[in-house]
Amino acid sequence: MGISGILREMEDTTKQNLDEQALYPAAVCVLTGRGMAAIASVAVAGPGAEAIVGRIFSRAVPACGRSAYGILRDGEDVIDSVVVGCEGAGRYVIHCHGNPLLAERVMRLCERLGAVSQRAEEYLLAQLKEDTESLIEAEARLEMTRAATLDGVKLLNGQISGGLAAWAKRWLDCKSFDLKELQNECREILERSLLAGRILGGVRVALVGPPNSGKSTLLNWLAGDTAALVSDAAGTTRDWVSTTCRIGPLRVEIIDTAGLDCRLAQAGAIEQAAQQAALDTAGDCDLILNVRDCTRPPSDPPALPPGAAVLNVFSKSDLLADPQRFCPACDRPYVLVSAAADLGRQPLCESILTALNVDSICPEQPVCFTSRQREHLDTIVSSRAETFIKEKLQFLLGRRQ
Ligand SMILES: Nc1nc2c(ncn2[C@@H]2O[C@H](COP(=O)(O)OP(=O)(O)OP(=O)(O)O)[C@@H](O)[C@H]2O)c(=O)[nH]1
Ligand SMILES: [Mg+2]
Repeated sequence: MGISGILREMEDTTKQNLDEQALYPAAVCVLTGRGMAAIASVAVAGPGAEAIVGRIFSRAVPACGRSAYGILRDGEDVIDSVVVGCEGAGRYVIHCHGNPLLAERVMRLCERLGAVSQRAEEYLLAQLKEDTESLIEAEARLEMTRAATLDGVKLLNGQISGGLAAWAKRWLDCKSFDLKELQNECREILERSLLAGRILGGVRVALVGPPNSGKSTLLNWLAGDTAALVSDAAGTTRDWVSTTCRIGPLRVEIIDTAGLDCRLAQAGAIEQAAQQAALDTAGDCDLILNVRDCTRPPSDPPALPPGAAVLNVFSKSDLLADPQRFCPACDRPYVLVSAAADLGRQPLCESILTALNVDSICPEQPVCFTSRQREHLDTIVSSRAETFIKEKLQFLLGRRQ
C-alpha cells in the first residue's frame, strides 16, 4: 500500500484528537546517534507503550516479534513514514528517517502522551536488566557498545560467561567464608580493573625527548599517517599533535610534543611554553616514550613527571653500522627502532604493551568495569561483617537494590 492509501486508512480508523492528552506511563528514548544516518530509531517501552504507539501510528500495533510499515501522525500533521517493530511485551521501536530533528519530534510527541524521556544508556540498562540474569551482564552488554577495541568486547563477554559475575556467585555459594581470602581477591580484581580500563577505554602515550630525535617521524610511522610535521630543523614541533592507532588490544592516542632542550627553553616565551606543555601532556599520559637519537652522544635526560611509566626508545637505528653492538647508557627496558627503515616496530609495540601491563590480562579473569562495581568491591575490602559483605555481593549482582 502506498503512503496515500495508508493515510486514507488512517483517517478512517483514527479519529482521535491527540490534544486530549491522555497520559500513558512509558519510557521513550532515541536509540541512534545524532549524526547523519538513513534511519533513526526511537524506543517506547512500558505499560503505556502500546497505547501511545496505537494513538500515533496509522496501522494496528504489531504483535510481539512483528513489525509494520505505516504513517506516524501528530493529530492531523504527518510526521513521517515509519516502521514500527515490537520487541517484546510493551516494547516498541519506531524506525523513522534519519534526520535527528525527526527523531526528536517523535520523542517529544511520545512525551506529550505521557512517556518519560530517557538517555539511551539508561533505557538500555533498564531493558537489559529485565532480559539478563545479572546486573553485571546488563552492564557488560551496555559497555560493549562503547568498548574501544574488539579485545575490549571480548573482555566484557568474559565477564558474562565467567569473570566478575561468576566470582560473586561463587562467593555467595560458599558455606565457609574466608574473609581474608575474599578481600585479597577483591584487591586483585580492583588492581586488574585499572589495567582492564586501558583495554576498554584506550590509553594515551606521549613522545618526549630532545629536539630532532625523531619523535614526529615516530608518530607518523606508528600511526601510518602524516599527522605531524617532520624536518631536520631542531624545534619543528611546538604545540602538541596527536593521532590514534591500534597497538595489540589497545586503542592508543599517541601525542607528539615539542623537543625538550634547556637551551631552547631559554630562547623565548613560546619555546618555554611549548616545553612546559610537553611536560604537562606527558604527565597526563599512561606511558611516556623517551625518544633519543641513537647516533647522538648521551645527553642529560629530561626531568620527566615523577611516577610516570617510561619506556626508552632509541631512534634512527638505520644509521648505525652495527645495531647489534648498540649499548646505551640507560636503564632497561629500551627499544631500538628506525621509522625511516621500518625497523623494530614489533619489539616497540610489545614493549609498550608490557610497560602498560595489559599483556597479562585474560578475558575470563574477573574485573570491574563500572564505578558501581568498583564501589561495591571497595566497601567489601574495608568491611568486617559477613552479612554485610554477602549483601554487597548480592547488590553487585543486582539481585536486591
Ligand atoms: N635516518 C633516519 N632519519 C630519521 C629517522 N627518524 C627521523 N629522522 C630524521 O630526523 C630529523 C628530525 O625528525 P623529526 O621527526 O622532525 O624529529 P622531532 O624529534 O620531532 O624534532 P622536533 O620537533 O624538532 O623536536 C628529520 O630530518 C627526520 O627525517 C630515522 O629513523 N632514520
Ligand atoms: Mg617534532
